[in-house]
Amino acid sequence: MTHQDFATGAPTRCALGLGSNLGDPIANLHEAVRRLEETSGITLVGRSSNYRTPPWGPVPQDDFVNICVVIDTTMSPQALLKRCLEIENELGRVRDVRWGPRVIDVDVLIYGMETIAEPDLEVPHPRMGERAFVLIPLAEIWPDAPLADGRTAAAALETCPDQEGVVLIEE
Ligand code: X6L
Ligand code: MG
Ligand code: MG
Repeated sequence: MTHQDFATGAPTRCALGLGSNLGDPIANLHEAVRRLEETSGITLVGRSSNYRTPPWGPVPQDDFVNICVVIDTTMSPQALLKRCLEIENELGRVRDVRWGPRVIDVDVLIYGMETIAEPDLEVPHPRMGERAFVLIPLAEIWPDAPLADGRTAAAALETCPDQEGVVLIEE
């Protein structure tokens, strides 16, 4: 996968991580996925189950519901990021407390085999290999997803801490 693919129109396989812990998280995730699917230049390839996950990071807050989706896209990495942030805004995300509660979060985790290190976009996401709330839903739908350290999502999950906190939400 090279930088030319999005210019030539060949789609790139990507993984996005989504999370919500305000309002009706499952409804928020459903609406975000619907908007991704309706985006010109994005084809939804897979969607994980919903998982209830304990909050990670320095801010005490309610549990999250997290999912991952796999898409094929003809958008550039920056255009994809912009669309993800636009969907966050459309669903009413307010950025007040850093790492605090959010209506919806849509992160670009993987963009083909590309490594991107820009101030607003680091891909593959540098910390996803240690986060069970990312790896468990991702490995469900794309076990061979390529992480930054060369491991796959499924391999990283073998050493990932705190997996017992991540609970599948039955339909
Ligand atoms: C020290 C400093 C240790 C910062 C950890 C960890 C910061 C995770 C941010 C950290 C630190 C994050 C979600 C979440 C957040 C989510 C669940 C983040 C961003 N987002 N917890 N916490 N799901 N379960 O989507 O990941 S804030
Ligand atoms: Mg996030
Ligand atoms: Mg984010």
